[in-house]
Amino acid sequence: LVRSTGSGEVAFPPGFLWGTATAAFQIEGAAAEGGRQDSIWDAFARVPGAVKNGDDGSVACDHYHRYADDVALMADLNLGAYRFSTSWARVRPGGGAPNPEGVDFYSRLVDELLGRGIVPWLTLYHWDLPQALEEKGGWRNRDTAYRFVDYAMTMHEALGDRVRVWTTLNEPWCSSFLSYTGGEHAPGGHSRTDGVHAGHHLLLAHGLATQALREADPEAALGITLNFTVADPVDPQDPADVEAARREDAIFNRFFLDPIFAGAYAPDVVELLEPYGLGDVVQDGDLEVISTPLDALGVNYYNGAALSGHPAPSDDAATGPSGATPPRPEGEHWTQAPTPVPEGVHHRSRGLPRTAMGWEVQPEGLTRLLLRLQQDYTGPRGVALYVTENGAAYDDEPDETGFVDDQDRLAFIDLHLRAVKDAVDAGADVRGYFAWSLMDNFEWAHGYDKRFGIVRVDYETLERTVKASGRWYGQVAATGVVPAR
Ligand code: PNW
Repeated sequence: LVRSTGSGEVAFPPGFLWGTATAAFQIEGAAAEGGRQDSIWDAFARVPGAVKNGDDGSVACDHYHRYADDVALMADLNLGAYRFSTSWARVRPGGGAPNPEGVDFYSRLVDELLGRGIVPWLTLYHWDLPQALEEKGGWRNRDTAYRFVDYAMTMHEALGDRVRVWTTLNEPWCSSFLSYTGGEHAPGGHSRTDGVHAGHHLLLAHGLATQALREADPEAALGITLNFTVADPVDPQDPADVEAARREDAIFNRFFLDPIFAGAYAPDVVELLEPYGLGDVVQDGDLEVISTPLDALGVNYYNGAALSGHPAPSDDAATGPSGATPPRPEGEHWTQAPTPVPEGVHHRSRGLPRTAMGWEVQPEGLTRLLLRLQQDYTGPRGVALYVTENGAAYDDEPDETGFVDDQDRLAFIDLHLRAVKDAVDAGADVRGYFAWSLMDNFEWAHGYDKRFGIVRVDYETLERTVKASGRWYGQVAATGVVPAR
């Protein structure tokens, strides 16, 4: 079923959407300008040791001031769509009333995109919760879901005439389990219960906002972006490894997929999470709200995982999904640091090549993932698939002009595009691909140390230089064809 990716020319269907993706906090800077107030990432970046080198988002890529140039750059690269996020902390600072200056920034950005024939692909939440709402419990607090709807409707009132595709959340797994349990992301919590509660409240926020947007704008395309892993047992004959893979899949993938597409948490997920209070936060009617029909599912894919039920003596077991080792928690029921949830799951190396993040390169996992989603979730409901993030960090070495000949990143994207095409050929309704990322940016807990851009950013001068991967991707976007290797 899954073809091994070849090396010949590969043509995508006409109308396939080619884009790049970014997120507000990672590129905008201007953190205290235009009425913006702190988000949880501004506060987290001040915690000693939370972000590599003490980096923060105060300047980032200065996109807030350079957005017109950045849009011109996208046009030069022939890009048809731009996936960006709006900052809740800019639009409703402190979680309070709308801030016209903040809204206006996004209005100007959208006009600039439309003027260049680029489809604005807007994500409402890419992790920058107003710090003031975190102080009221953040995503642990059910009320935050209702505040999210207020914010979503502020954006829709301002931009609904021009933005036709709306994504509620980016990667709620990260904003729940990685943020409230794993401690690696803001606000840096270490409680399994908090992670589970945050996860449910994020799903509720998604459902409530989808309902409200649908009612206000029946013609808009609505979706959510999830991050997935492809969880394989190290030894498919070993029941403990099979069980570990099931658990990983349950928390990473099905915790979100089943409520959204099937209107229920799967029984095995309920069993895994019952000790952490899932039942305490699910109220009557929540699952109906969460399963409000969608038009699109955004798929973020970076890597798969080989899982074992047996602890390894090596340090593999002490490496989380991001490849980083989060600070050890002091509270709650931790067995072995640090894979937040689930317990009894150990990551093993497969000896595949790795990116600078330490993530294994496994393109065929993307083919399998897209086919599974099509078959089990989106296909039967007529929901379109879009790859909303895929890309790689490598240790770039610019020449004296700032040019980076990043053949490694180019090859990574090439292989994954071939994997997408294999899925399309096998029947997956994939309609677009967004490379992560348009440009180097603030890579969360890794600060500016990890570079994902197809455009280099010189953080001294803030100058942008298209990398070899960017030139190549621009050609793919122009022609719809991945050239022979
Ligand atoms: C995604 N993990 O983040 C985000 O959507 C982007 O903002 C980010 O820059 C990109 O992927 C690259 O990291 C993730 O630990 C961060 O498993 C961490 C993990 C997964 C996704």
